Order: sequence, then C-alpha cells, then structure tokens
Amino acid sequence: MADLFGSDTESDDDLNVETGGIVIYFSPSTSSYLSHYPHLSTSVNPTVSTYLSTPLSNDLALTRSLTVSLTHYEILNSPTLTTIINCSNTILAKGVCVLRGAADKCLVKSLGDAALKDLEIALENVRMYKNVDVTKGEDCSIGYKELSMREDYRCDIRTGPNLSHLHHSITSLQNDPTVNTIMTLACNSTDRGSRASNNLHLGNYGLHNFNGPGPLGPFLPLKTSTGCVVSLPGCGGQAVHSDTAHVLDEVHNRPHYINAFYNTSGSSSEGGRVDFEKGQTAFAVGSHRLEVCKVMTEGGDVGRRLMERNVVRPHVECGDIVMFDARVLHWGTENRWKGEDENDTEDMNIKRNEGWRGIFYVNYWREFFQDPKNWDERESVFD
Ligand SMILES: O=C(O)CCC(=O)C(=O)O
Ligand SMILES: [Fe+2]
Repeated sequence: MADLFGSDTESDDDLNVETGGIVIYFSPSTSSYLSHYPHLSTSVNPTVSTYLSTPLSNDLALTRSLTVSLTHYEILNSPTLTTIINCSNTILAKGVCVLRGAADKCLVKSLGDAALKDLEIALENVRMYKNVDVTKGEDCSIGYKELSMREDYRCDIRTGPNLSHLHHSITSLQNDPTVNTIMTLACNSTDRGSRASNNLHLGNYGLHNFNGPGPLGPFLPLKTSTGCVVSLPGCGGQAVHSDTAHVLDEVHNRPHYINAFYNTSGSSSEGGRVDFEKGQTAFAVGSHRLEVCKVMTEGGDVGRRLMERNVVRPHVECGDIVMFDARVLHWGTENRWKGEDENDTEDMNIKRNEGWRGIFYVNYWREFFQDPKNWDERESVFD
C-alpha cells in the first residue's frame, strides 16, 4: 500500500529488528490508563497490541529522516536559520523531529535532578498522608496542584521546592530562541506572499480585534508551560495516545500545540551510562494528519501495517530535543530498570530514584487554545 504521507517504506516482507531494537508490548498497567480513554480500547489497541509484539521494518530509515544534526559551526555558535527551518518543516511533514545536541546538557540535567528530588518528596508525602505508594504502582488517579499521574508508575511533576529554585533555568529553557523560532514557524503560516498561498492571511480581518496586530502584524507569541514526566521502574508501555485534539477536523491544519521533550538522563558522549532499559518515547510518524490517524486507528490489516511501517523509537540522549506535534500518536515505552548491584532490592533502587526516567518538557501552544489538563488545582502535595 502506498504511504498516505509520502515517507520511504520498505516492503512488508522485509521485517527485521535493528541491532539494539526493542520489541514493545502492553503491560497490565495500560488498562488503568485505558479506562480514561474508552474509545482507545476498542479501536487503537487491538491494532497496536498485535503489532507491538512484532519487529518494526522501518524504524532506522524513518528515524534518520526526522533527525537533524548540528554542524561544527552551529555547535560553536548557534543553529542557523537553515537548520531551524529544516526542523520546523520536519515537524510539519512527519509530526516529530529530533534535534541532536542542541540543548544545554548541564541545564537539562540540573532540571531533571531537581524534578526527581521534588517527586521523591511528593511521593513520600502521598505515601505518608494518603497511604498510597505510587512506587508500587498504587492508585494512579491521584492529582494535586504540582503532581498528576499519567497512569500507574508514570508521574507528571510540574513544580516543587527544588524546581522553584531553578526558576531562571526554566525560564531560559522556555525562551530558548532556537526552539521558539522552530515552534513559531511550525504554528504559523509562513508562505505569505508566495503565489501558492494566495495571500489568504490578508483576509484574517478579525486579527484587528482586541488591539490585535492585524493580518500584516507579527506572529503572536506562543504560550508555554513546563514540567517533567517521570516513569518509575515497573512502568509498562503507555497506551498509544495524542496529547491534544485537532481544533477543526475537515481539513488538515498546521499544529496549534507542540511539545519539546528533553531527556534528562544518560549521555554516551560524556562517557555516562546510557539507560536503554529505562525506555524512551515512541511515535507513529505522520499520524498528526487526520487521514493517516484515521487509518492507523480504525483497526484491521491496513491500519496495522501502516502503523507498523511508521513507528519510530529514536534513542535520544541528554542534550537532544524531541519536538512533536501534540496530535501525533505516541507513547512512552516501559521502564525495565533493575539496577546494577545484585544485592540491591528493587525497593532500595526505587527509593534512590536512580532508575527513574525523567523527561523535562516545554509545551508550546497558540494563544487561542485552552488545554484541558488533569491537574487538581485545589490541593498541594507539598503542604
Ligand atoms: O513517557 C513518555 O515517554 C511519554 C509520556 C507521554 O507522552 C505522556 O505522558 O503524555
Ligand atoms: Fe503524551
């Protein structure tokens, strides 16, 4: 079958596992997450659970096609406009782009360390005051101002005493000019003045309202929020999901919401141990497009094959930035970390937070969009 979005694919017979490849499957914890998304259990998951036990044919070629590397000059100075445009076009075409080595590793690592410390305090409070031990996979429905659960063993911590101290570092990550420009170019129509565009933007007269900039004005700044998704050892493969809905669903529109993920642990280039067993994030390339996602999620052989041929599981390190259209199908893979010391019990390892995988994230969205999140704004986990 021809690809719906023009990516290179190999024949269906050509299934093989790349060296170091991971076969992903669903664990029981996925079912609790699915209870929040009943439609997924009847549509995506039969498809996905079938293919997840098979090797993937196209991971390597696709991963390369969406990975952007910096030149020596760019590492010493800053990414050039060519690279920035390349990243934004990759997000538009594939739904996901990996920009290698563009983030300040020390800064990202310090944010990751702070987030894990805050999560340790938060989970200890939950254990003491609510008698719920999240590190043992208990009650994934808890929610606080600063902490929410994505599913069993997968937490989202957005602030805490240690992260608050790093306020300036967080602001500098949010305002990173390279990432901001990539996001702004992806979220706004940039072919103004070209013949193909017909200059339709000139008809967006409502942009004069509420002291707006008008159709000829500058792009409105994107809104941002930050936090850290942490998966604990024992965390299963996450249910396949999109982080946001399409705003309109009759034609394909450019993104209104893009996430930047910063892996906070493990960097081979510094001689550090790369924690393959902690898992990473997998994506179904092209699924940010309605017509692709429709086929991938409707079940049956065609959808299953399309999904199979377009899953990527890029291995990213601290310093890399994964940017994805929040509509793209994706999921965190399982955390199988066990620790190195044979005498350690799993519990001791968990308490020391070594096996925890943190992704610091910055969400970027268009000014008109309201993101319905599952934070409980009433109760603080730190009080
Ligand atoms: O854990 C991951 O790698 C991804 C997490 C995620 O996509 C989510 O929680 O929405
Ligand atoms: Fe997600």
